[in-house]
Amino acid sequence: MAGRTRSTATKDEGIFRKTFFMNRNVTFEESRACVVPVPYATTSYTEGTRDAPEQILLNWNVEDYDLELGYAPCSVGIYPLPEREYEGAEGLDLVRKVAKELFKFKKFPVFLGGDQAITIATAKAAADVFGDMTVIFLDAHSDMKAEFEGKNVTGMSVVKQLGDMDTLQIGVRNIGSEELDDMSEKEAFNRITDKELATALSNASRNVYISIDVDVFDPSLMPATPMPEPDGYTWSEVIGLIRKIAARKNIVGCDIAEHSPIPGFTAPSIMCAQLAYKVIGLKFEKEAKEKGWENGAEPKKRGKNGD
Ligand SMILES: [Mn+2]
Repeated sequence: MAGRTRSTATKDEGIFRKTFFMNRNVTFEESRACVVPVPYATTSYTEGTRDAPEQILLNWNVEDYDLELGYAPCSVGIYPLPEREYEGAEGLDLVRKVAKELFKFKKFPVFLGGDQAITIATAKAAADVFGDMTVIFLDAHSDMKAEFEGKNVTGMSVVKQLGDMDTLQIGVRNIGSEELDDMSEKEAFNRITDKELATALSNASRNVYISIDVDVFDPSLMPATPMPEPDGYTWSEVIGLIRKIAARKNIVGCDIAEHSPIPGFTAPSIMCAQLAYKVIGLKFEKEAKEKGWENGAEPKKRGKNGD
């Protein structure tokens, strides 16, 4: 695709370089959160999701101060990693390796898919590093398909591929009959009540990883996704859920998957950027207030050479 700006950064010039993001200088070392582009797709339906990380970062039109949270989440240090390519089975192995390194470096990663097959790698990486782990899916679909387009590893099989890992699915409102048997073993909800959520979180591990398939949202809000499903969640419902999870659990990482940008229509990409920023804001809200991190103060001025 013309105009793509895939990074070819090497170790010396890549993540160790100072970057200017959201009007602030940040280095990988100083950052607590990372935005990680993962342009990876597994099916003909989801091919367009490869454009999402680039479009989300190009359309990162997000004000730095979050009025709802009462601080500027970028004060935690958010480092956008350069985009790289991931292909096939080796690509997914590489996603797992990259994710594992980020968890080991104690970064809070927000992975930008790609289709939701990326969660097979990122959730396993989280379990590799943190051990006990519950993967919470916000998703319109159950993603328990044994096979699709002749492949068993796709975004539609992510829950099945995670095997015995503890999962909690919220937003599920469309399912294939072949998935029903497997789903009876899983904890899954469409709308979830406060009481059901409280019980589900009591049974979950202390560490949780959240995978947001953007089709959890109503298509009126998020039409740019391969499998939109009516009667979806509002922005407040999704943010409210993440807020409740953050209050009870240690969220170790997150992904935003299945956004397939519509050329010339930037609102959905901007919303994904806002979602990523909000998740980071919710993750660090308590710590930022306790430690009195910069609260929307003067952003650091950019030097002559971006230093
Ligand atoms: Mn999904």
